[in-house]
Amino acid sequence: MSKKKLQPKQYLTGAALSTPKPCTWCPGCGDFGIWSAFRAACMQEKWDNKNTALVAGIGCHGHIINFVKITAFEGLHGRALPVASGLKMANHDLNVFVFTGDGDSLSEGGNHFIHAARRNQNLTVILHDNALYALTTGQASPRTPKGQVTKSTPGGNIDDPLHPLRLALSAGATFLAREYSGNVESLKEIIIEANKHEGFSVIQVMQPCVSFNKVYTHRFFQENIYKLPEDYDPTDTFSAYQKTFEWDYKKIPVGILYQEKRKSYEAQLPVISKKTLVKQPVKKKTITSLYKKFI
Ligand SMILES: Cc1ncc(C[n+]2csc(CCOP(=O)(O)OP(=O)(O)O)c2C)c(N)n1
Ligand code: SF4
Repeated sequence: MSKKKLQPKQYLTGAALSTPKPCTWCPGCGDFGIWSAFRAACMQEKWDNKNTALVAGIGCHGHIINFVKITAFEGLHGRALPVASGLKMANHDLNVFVFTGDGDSLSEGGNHFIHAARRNQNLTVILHDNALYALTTGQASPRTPKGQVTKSTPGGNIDDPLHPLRLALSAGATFLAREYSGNVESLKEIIIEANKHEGFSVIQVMQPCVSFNKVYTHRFFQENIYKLPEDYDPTDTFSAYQKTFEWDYKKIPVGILYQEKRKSYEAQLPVISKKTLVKQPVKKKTITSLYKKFI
């Protein structure tokens, strides 16, 4: 029997985005909400293999690329952003999404996070924030609250947590948003807006780890988040900065906190101004004479 060719409409259905891999996240994990929101965004915006690439770090969050049928690369722990930067520079026509954990992006990958923000690289970062290292079974991360008992902090965490949106804002990111993984519809809209934005976009998704984090639970977020009011002005840097402090008082604003128009890194690279790098001919150069100088 000949295989039926998929019609364009069918191609963009949920089934076309599915992979044969069953989801391995724990039942109730916040990663399911991020997965649903991202798939819904893909279907709505027609993101597929032809126009989109995914990069993930190492952690439970990184498994998401196994469950979405779009070409992806899983970087080393902490190194999702350098891979994504290279990918975007090679083919800036692609939508490039980076799925990273709070450990992945703020601990081992903290330097990459700061500099990608500073350069305003045109990437959409979906930061799965479960406030600990989940894949390695629950050690403290830079997002773990002070005093929290974890496997690596049995006497209570003595470090203060980092606030990724505050860090990204000070470093130069131009789109900052926050959402709870349970608000799937709203998260989908934010992902779409973040991708439309030209520049470094960070979405901090509060993603409860039901197995290891007994503090930041679904209930905690449902009770403590609030939607930014209609009259909130995301172009006001100081308001955005102030909003990042509210978490400390268990008042957690969700929505788009900040958006600024500024040229992205890729838009300023003369070598890719006319054509993507992948569409440019490869000029072969011999380095024998140069090499001989050194031997
Ligand atoms: C270079 C390197 N360092 C450490 C590890 C061990 N490791 C694997 S996952 C992980 C933490 C993952 O935490 P996070 O990035 O927050 O993702 P989550 O599992 O919570 O989604 C660590 C430390 C590793 N795989 N590679
Ligand atoms: S360990 Fe935590 S983050 Fe990992 S799949 Fe389970 S609930 Fe999700």
